[in-house]
Amino acid sequence: MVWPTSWQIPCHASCLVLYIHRMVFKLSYFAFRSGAGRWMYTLVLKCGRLRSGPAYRMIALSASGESPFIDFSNCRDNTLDSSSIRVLPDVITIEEEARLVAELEGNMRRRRYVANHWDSVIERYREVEKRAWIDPLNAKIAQRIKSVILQTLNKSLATRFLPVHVIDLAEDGFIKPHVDSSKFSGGLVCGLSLCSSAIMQLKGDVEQGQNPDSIVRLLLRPRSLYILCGNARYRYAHEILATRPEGEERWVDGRRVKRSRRLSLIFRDEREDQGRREEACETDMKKKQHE
Ligand SMILES: O=C(O)CCC(=O)C(=O)O
Repeated sequence: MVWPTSWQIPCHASCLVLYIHRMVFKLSYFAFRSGAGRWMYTLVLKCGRLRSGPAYRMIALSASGESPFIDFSNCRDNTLDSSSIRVLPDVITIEEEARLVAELEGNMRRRRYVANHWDSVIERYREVEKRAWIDPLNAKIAQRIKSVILQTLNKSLATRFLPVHVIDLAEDGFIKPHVDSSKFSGGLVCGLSLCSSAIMQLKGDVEQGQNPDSIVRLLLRPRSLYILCGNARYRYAHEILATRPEGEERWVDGRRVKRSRRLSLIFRDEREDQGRREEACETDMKKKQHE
């Protein structure tokens, strides 16, 4: 047995303390998620020393097939710009995830899971539009995510976003293949996944003259952020796969992907002409008032 030297002892001790803190936090978080221990989670959150920054590992996902979270093996479209699809893992910490979930739980408490979306795209879900955050730290997290998106894409920091759209998908819920309406949002849709892993599937959209056999899959782990832009945005339909009755989906490396209840924060940019459209609308309203 090799005994630690005197300078190593404080090092081992602090690692042990950090380890215990993390385990207690994880246990309280899972108790919180199962609905059994909201109070326990809150206590740990208040007493615990939270890490300030995100465990944000900016793995430069060039999306050229090297990303372990993007599967291009069934892509039959050599015009698809692979950098229009990104997945960034761990953009927030477990603590930050729990904080966001706590606030969103409060927002959704009185809502029931709806069987069907108005245009039949989503099954078994609840949703809310987040224009403001109660917890100032959550507001900061949302702001940081926007900066991460813009920095990743080298876009102007002045880009305006629509209010965050939150979807709470029940364990047996899913999102069918669809192409977002370009009427309201711009060239960007990004999603922060919370609570559960999921597989997002992109399929060439026939209406846009694309090959429906061209498929790209994204592994969305909790706390990861996906970004769809460029020609992946409106030429491909996207969907969140359902839990298969015969078992869990498998990722390319054989890993099982267990889908349970999942929350997602969807960030969309405003259409570039949105400002002008709003101005035109205001001018019309003013004109009407004077008439
Ligand atoms: O939950 C997600 O990440 C996907 C959301 C989605 O498909 C959409 O908002 O158009």
